[in-house]
Amino acid sequence: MKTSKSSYKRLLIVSYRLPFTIQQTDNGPELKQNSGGLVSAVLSMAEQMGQNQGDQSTKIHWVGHGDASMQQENAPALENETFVAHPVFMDEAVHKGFYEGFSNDLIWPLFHYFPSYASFRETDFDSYQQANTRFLEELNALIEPGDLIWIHDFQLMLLPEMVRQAVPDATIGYFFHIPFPNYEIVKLLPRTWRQALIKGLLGADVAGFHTNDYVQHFLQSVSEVLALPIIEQRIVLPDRSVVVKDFPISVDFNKFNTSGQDTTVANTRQHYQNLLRQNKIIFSVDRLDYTKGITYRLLGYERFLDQNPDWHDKVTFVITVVPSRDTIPQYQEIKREIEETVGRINGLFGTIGWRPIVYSYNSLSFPELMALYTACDIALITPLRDGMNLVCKEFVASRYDNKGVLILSELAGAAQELPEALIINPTDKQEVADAIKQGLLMPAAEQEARLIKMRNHLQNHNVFRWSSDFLTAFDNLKTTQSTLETDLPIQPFINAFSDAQKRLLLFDFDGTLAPLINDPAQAKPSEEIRKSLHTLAENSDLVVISGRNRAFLEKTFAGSPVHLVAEHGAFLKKPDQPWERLDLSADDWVDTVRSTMEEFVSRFPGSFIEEKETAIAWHYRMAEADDIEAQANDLAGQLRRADSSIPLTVIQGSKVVEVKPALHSKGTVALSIFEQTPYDFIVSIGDDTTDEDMFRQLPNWAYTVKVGPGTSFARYHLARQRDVETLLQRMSDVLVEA
Ligand code: GDG
Repeated sequence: MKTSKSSYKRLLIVSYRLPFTIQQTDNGPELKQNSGGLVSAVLSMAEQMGQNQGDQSTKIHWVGHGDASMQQENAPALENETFVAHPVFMDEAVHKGFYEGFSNDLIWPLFHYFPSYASFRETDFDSYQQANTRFLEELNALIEPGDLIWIHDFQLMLLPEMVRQAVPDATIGYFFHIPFPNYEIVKLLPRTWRQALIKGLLGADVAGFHTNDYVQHFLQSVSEVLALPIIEQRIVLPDRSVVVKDFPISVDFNKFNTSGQDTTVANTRQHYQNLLRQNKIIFSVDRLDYTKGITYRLLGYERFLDQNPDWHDKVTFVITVVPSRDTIPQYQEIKREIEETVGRINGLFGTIGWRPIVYSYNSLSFPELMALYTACDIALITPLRDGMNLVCKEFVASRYDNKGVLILSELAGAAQELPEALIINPTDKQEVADAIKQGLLMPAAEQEARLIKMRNHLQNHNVFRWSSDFLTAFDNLKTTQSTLETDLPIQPFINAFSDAQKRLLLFDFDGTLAPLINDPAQAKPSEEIRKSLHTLAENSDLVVISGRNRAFLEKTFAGSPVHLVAEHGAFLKKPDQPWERLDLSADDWVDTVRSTMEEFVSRFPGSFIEEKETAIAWHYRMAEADDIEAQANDLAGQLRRADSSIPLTVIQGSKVVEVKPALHSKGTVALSIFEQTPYDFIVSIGDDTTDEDMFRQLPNWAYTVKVGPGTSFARYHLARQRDVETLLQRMSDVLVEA
């Protein structure tokens, strides 16, 4: 069933690992995809996008690190009916620093709350940047209009922004498979690294995490590191926004639900049960990793055996550890620790006929894994930290018989979705021992009741739902971003500008020349805008016309031959001349307004008052109340109703309520400037309500341009602040060429 309105042409997936092997067949080498959950999810996503498998133009392209089997000689086999593999090759030393170093020896431990295992090496960060650039090069050569690019995981955090720079209009999704930790952890990264990583992720249109906790942590870091405004779960950038949302990954429920009855699985299950003499079976399987809590798990089992001698000889813990990263010393160390602990417990409790723990350091075939999922009485899944953990979901999905007990760590992302498991803290040996006992004694009816609830949940929230929800998030994004449209006829505009003899350019500052950010003091135009302004000001009368105070504008535009208008028309400064005060209104109204605003400051922490020479403003971008916009309306209403000696204007801008004398405005100053000189070209650009005064006062033939969505007196619109930069660049290029 198609649930999405998505109209993407092709799917380009990027992940560190390529899910393919090159297999030798009678027809020569062939590309085979593995049967993992991500591949299934991607296939179903392509189907939802309406793609026909086997259609050359809509094959799924997958970019990932290339191993030796994908070298040149096998290049013809890098494509099958459905997929095209694009291996990324890189210098071995760069790969080591990127993958073993920055990814596995820094981000992995740090983001799983093991800071003492983290190694901070500058050379690794360099390699990480270089490797992400290598991925970009490979990907960039592929991107076509209409593609949906989906980037995966912590090895590629810089890539979304790199793609955004290379192809500004690309549609980019990003999914983070490990926990996103709270800011206290992120803060351990050097400032430049954390800025680069967070900015890197913001290149995406949709950034997905497993749980809402990780979403909140990420937003907290965005706010701390980059001070960007966040509206609900949307990060507002100058020219677009990033949707941040939880998408809990899951498993192919039906595959696990039905495979338990396959003959091979049933035979293997029988075989294991016989080997273990029909003992109760506790089972776990994980990659070798310190995050998986394997040693604590063994100690919990030891406590259980110690306290429950009546269970000796009646239970066996089958623990499989899958080889992973074992060239890294920390992994060798935990392997040694696990094997020592297994040996010690077996030595302590075992008898000639009974091994309490059957340990293997190996991987299992799919039928073996299924046989153990369906043979066991307890699945003991106790990570110290896990982004999601698919093993526990696979166990639940496998239990078509509604039998068995899941013991699950509260520190796995999956714990939030599976509250009917016996939820434990993995470091609490007693809690683990008690849960094992409770699980072994749990009546069949209770096992069934718990499993039915969990299975219902996973049946509805399977891996196809995961990819489908992710895809749908782009539809929502399109709806909100498509309201922003540019209708300024660029070429006629540039021609008129170029042909003119006497030009007047009136530009607002915040939201027009500079992006809107949380801390107004930090707002500044980009280098490109600065350069363009300089060229334009040398050939035109260029006025920056702003609500900002004199000092700020003078500092921001120091050395630039522009005219400055401060405080909405209260002050004017021509190039190389002193400021003139245009507003001569009395200021006896300020005290009353200030005290009303002060009440709001004390009620809404994070908000503050800015006093200008002729105006006073309450800024609330950083205030935390849910109903802050309603509160701002309330304040504006109170201020409008208040008595005053002179007429006042109350301006509601972007996260600011400002009061100023009504006598002057951006409109009055614009009018007085243009009346002094016979201009034959005027353009005025602004994004805020105060710019409307300027649009209204200018003659009909002037180009008045509103930035961003919303109704306006302006004749034209530019979609985004970034478009101002492009427009000014084109205007200045014309002058340079002429
Ligand atoms: C990361 C995050 C997140 C394991 N051993 C064998 C085997 N497996 C399969 C399991 C399962 C997968 O590997 C392991 O997935 P997990 O989710 O449990 O853990 P990570 O590998 O650490 O994965 C994690 C995940 O990404 C997805 O976003 O859930 O939190 O750390 O599918 O079945 N499969 C077979 N033999 C084995 O020996 N056949």
